[in-house]
Amino acid sequence: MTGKLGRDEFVTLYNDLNDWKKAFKEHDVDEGGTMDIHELRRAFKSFGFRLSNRLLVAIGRRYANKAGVIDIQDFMLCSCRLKTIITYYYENINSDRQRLAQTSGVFRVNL
Ligand SMILES: [Ca+2]
Repeated sequence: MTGKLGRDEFVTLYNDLNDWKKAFKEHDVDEGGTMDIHELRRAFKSFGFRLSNRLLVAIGRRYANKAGVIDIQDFMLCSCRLKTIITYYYENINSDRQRLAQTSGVFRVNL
């Protein structure tokens, strides 16, 4: 990692941001401009993030406002962090399968 964003990384980020924005709009069922935990679960699932109830509750506690809902800015930030964590995790699986086979398959996430 250089700390700089190359062209390919920029294109990936740009596409991800558009996908997440689209997912937010599609899964904001009541069109209130925010997501409750049920909408959040469906949105994350739509782009491949299958999260446990425990993790969803943790995300809700971290990102939701006092009304218990998440706005689009926090949704985008959370999605970016989740993608970074999940990508890092799967890169480590590919580089060190044997070590990960010895683990429980559970990893801690600090959002
Ligand atoms: Ca909503």
